[in-house]
Amino acid sequence: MKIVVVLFMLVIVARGRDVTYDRRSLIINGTRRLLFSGSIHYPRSTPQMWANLIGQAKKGGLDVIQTYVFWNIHEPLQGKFNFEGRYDLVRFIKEVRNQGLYVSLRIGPFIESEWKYGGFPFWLHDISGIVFRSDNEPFKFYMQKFVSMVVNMMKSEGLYASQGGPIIISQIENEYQLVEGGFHEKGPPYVIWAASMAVGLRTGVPWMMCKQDDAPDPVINTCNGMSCGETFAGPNSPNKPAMWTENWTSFYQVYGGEPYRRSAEDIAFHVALFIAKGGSFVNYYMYHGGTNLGRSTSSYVTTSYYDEAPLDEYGLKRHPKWDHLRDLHAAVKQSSQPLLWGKHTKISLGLFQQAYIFQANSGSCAAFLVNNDTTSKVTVQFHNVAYDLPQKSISILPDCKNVVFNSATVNAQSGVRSTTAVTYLNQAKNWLTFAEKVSNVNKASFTRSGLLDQLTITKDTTDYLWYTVSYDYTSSDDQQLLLQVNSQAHVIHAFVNDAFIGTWIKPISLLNGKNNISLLSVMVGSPDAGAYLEHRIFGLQRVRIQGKMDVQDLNNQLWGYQVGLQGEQLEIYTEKGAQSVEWRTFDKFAQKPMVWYKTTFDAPPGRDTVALNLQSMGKGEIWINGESIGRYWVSFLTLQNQSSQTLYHIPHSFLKPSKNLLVLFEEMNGDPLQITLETISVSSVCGAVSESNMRQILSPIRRPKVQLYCHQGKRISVIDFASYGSPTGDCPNYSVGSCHSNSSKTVVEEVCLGKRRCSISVSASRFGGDPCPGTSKSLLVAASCS
Ligand SMILES: *[C@@H]1O[C@H](CO)[C@@H](O)[C@H](O)[C@H]1NC(C)=O
Ligand SMILES: *[C@@H]1O[C@H](CO)[C@@H](O)[C@H](O)[C@H]1NC(C)=O
Ligand SMILES: *[C@@H]1O[C@H](CO)[C@@H](O)[C@H](O)[C@H]1NC(C)=O
Ligand SMILES: *[C@@H]1O[C@H](CO)[C@@H](O)[C@H](O)[C@H]1NC(C)=O
Ligand SMILES: *[C@@H]1O[C@H](CO)[C@@H](O)[C@H](O)[C@H]1NC(C)=O
Ligand SMILES: *[C@@H]1O[C@H](CO)[C@@H](O)[C@H](O)[C@H]1NC(C)=O
Ligand SMILES: CC(=O)N[C@H]1CO[C@H](CO)[C@@H](O)[C@@H]1O
Repeated sequence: MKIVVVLFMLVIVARGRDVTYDRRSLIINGTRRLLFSGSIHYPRSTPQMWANLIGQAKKGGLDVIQTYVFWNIHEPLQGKFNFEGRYDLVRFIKEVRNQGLYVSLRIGPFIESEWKYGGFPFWLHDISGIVFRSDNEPFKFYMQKFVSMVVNMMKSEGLYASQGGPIIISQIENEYQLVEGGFHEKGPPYVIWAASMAVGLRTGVPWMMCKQDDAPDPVINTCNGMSCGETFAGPNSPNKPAMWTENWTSFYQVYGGEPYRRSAEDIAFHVALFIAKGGSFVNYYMYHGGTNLGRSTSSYVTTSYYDEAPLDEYGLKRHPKWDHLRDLHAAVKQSSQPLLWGKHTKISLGLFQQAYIFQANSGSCAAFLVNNDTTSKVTVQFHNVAYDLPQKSISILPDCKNVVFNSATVNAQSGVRSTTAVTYLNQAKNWLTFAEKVSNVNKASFTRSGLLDQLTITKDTTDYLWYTVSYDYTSSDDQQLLLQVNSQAHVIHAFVNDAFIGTWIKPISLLNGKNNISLLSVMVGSPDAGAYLEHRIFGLQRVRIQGKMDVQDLNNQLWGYQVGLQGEQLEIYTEKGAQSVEWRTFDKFAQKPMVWYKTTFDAPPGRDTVALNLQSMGKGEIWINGESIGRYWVSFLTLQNQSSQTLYHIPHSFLKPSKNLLVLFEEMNGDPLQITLETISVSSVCGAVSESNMRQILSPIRRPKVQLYCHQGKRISVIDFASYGSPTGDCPNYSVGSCHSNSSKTVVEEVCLGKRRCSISVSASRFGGDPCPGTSKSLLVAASCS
């Protein structure tokens, strides 16, 4: 009896700090909360960058940082763990806590995330009888083991909110519904098992399953996408809140693909709509994408990840996206009281216009006026007041009277990111080269009859696998031969008798007698999605030699295998490893594929972001002082006639002041002499406010004002343009219109020059009188920061 009483008391104590939820929102410390969250993945930046990224997220109005947990970096070999450096999950979470934000921890452990093998360590592939993500005992055993380990690690550091820490919610599985059908009767029981396994770990905070309409109670089903305000059917039980776990701010990019630019206005519209419809948690995927350092991506995904997010690849604010969303968050937060406790109603204001109203008993009231007409602006009547609503926009009225924000009216500053070449690595005498040796069947590490699956052999420890064979050829005439390769790899480089033949299918000529055929099968990342990932096959599928008369199938020959490049095995990209091979001087006229290049460079002074411009290169991997800054594939530019990534980020912490070792492996024919070291910064900033745009924003707290600020300790050094009147153009290319106040530049210079930030109110008196009475005017300013 006594024991029961004690347990009962313990439960009460624990409950007081537990995070719970109701229909309206998550409940933290006993109170409902409206939460803005942003994804920042710890391995996609460096620990030295984390504090700044999290700080910028906080200034941008976020309450929560969301991250996945990346199983394969933490347990690369079974039972061998790594939580150091960029993989220091606990340090990352503590950094978030130190800045007073919460954490949403998506443990998965399947994460997809354009991350190699979807986050699964490759050794899982070799567990006998395993079927990933299904009602399969071996898989469930290892999944439970890893998830429990992560949960216990968080508990032992006191990181759950129930313990006073920052983690307010965790995720189990990830977008499972997309593949569930593929597992037939093994799918649904797995969902139930995963939910109950997770809940059984007693974290004191809720669990969620994104894109899983039937998430079992008490796990919350959440929405992922670009427009959850329109697409989400809602929580699957009356007691769960509406949460949006992935509102895509952009989209990941593949080599040769165009960056997906999603406008600040479009994101703001959909977030405001989701809140208007009763949502209380929105996560931006990504808020900061970062860099896919090393060999970490899924197939074909570029090294740069979500550069178009509110914080760009390097952690610089992307204007006006970052600023406009900050203004949105502030407007929504101003409406918190009625949003969380008010009665929710919707009224029609016109054919494509609605008002979502939140009226609390206390008398507080907030409204969202929606204009879903994509072609024209309208004036609507709401509570007997006329409101201008620009096309496809939502106005937020935290008091049901004054508009403090309109999703389509960007008052925030815009800016232009620019790059400056600071070092030209164009001196041949400063480069050394080492030619990768072409493998052949006699030098192979092992031989087998037939073609084997690439990942089964490499264990995904390298992107490179040599398939080699000796082919006995007798010819009567000099007929044209064609080497035909069917492959599930991403690229094949073919060699005959050590000579490079080409990439993919090529005509070849053979000697009479034995010939060495060597095929380097190359992956660019590994798969990260789909059912039965463990059954996916890569590498060579079929090799044939086609002559005029016949086709010789080489599949059943004795094949030699060599895992990885010689340079990789010797780690010649490190100071120490570089000494184990004989480097040669650079000879511009003896250029060929499959060459390692080495040089050193001094770091540019200052705090600006540093990147390598690899415009002249083909495809390969780059290391700075032994750290891989990623795979590159610039030559997609020429293959596909489309833009491919050319700038490769070097995190500051990888650099020393001088003599930085740069090593790169080039698979194609790139020219390293044209590589430049560049700095990247937001060098010009612009402000544009028009009186007519401001008319629907009535609140006194939002007087028309142009506000400008520089990044990274820079100051406004030049006012490149200023016009109060009817100027036109896009930042920073503005021009004066027919109406112009000739004091514009002087006024702005007086206020802004030499300052880190400045603001100029937009009124005729400020500019010495009205240059064109009766017309609506704008103030446009472009300034340089240095
Ligand atoms: C809950 O409130 C207490 C006391 O104000 C505070 O110390 C704690 O950090 C809060 N917990 C969370 C998860 O916000
Ligand atoms: C806006 O209109 C589009 C096209 O008719 C429709 O698909 C969408 O659901 C509408 N959104 C709202 C918020 O009414
Ligand atoms: C094939 O490779 C072997 C071993 O490296 C070498 O002895 C032989 O000369 C090569 N054959 C040709 C035709 O190059
Ligand atoms: C490739 O680029 C050229 C020049 O810009 C253009 O004329 C051509 O249409 C492009 N081809 C494709 C397939 O996009
Ligand atoms: C501004 O104009 C310059 C010169 O015409 C051009 O190179 C640059 O791309 C323009 N910038 C933008 C953002 O349009
Ligand atoms: C600006 O315009 C006013 C009126 O046209 C004129 O008196 C004044 O001299 C001008 N100032 C400058 C700096 O051009
Ligand atoms: C789930 C979801 O909302 N997906 C949408 C993501 O955004 C793209 C582009 O706007 C839509 O095509 C998808 O339907």
